[in-house]
Amino acid sequence: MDLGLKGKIAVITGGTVGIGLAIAEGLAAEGCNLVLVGRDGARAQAEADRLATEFGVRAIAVSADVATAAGCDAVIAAAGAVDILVNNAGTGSNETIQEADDAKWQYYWDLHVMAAVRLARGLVPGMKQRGGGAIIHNASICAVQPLWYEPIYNTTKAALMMFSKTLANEVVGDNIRVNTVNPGLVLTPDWIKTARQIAGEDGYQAHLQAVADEAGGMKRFAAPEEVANFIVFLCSDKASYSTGSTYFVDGGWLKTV
Ligand code: NDP
Ligand code: SOE
Repeated sequence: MDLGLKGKIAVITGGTVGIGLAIAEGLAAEGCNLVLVGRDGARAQAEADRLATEFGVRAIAVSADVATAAGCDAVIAAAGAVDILVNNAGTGSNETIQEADDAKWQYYWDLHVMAAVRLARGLVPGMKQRGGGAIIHNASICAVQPLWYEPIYNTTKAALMMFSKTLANEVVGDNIRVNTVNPGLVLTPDWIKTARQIAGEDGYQAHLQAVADEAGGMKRFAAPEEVANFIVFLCSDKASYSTGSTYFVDGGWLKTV
């Protein structure tokens, strides 16, 4: 199926590893030009160069911290007018509400919510000039089904979901579609690092399987591509009637309808 993405330009925050890199690869395979954003500029540049060579697209790297206004400004300036924005940069947390200080709450608010606000403000005008666009928010199943150890993550991802819905309403007349994807368990370097820390080199795979067993449903982690494929479709005109929605890609982990 030709998704009609050839020649489009996509910004992917956190597009340098894990789910974001899989999204970048999926879009590049469809002929999309890329703006890869991450704090580690060397890694971003290496992946941009690799994808440009592998898929024959244009790819630039932007070294920026999207949890800051200056970082978002840098992304907006480097990207110019684009067709697609995937707000994917994010990370889990670990705290109790009793113990976490304001600074920690503020950091996650800036990373998960304000980055999306600031990038929408900066990139929507260019999308309008180009006749429309697609914006995806990579939130999490935790936006609606919280994990006990990360209240800040749960709360900020829930806010991101609502931001996505309200942005969709605001730009629906501009041919810009805005959707949220809520992944479940996705095997990225971050999960493997944490599992190694908790269970050691010999025990980390068993630890990951125990996490998946507890989640239920398919009782396995997704490969990043299994989430990315869905997001690439949502970015395309094949999803032309889809806006203002949240889609779960969670292997059946969600316990409600
Ligand atoms: P990874 O930790 O593997 O990758 C995160 C990416 O985001 C990296 O490219 C990282 O690059 C970038 N990043 C992190 N912080 C910033 C920042 N402040 N500014 C710019 N870039 C940043 O994450 P995953 O692939 O696992 O997760 C991607 C998204 O998917 C996250 O939003 C996460 O919450 C969500 N998600 C993940 C799930 C999972 O099971 N893995 C499940 C549900 C949701 P660098 O470090 O160089 O900045
Ligand atoms: C507009 O240029 C557009 O083609 C949108 O209509 C699509 O949904 C998306 O593929 C990107 O850009």
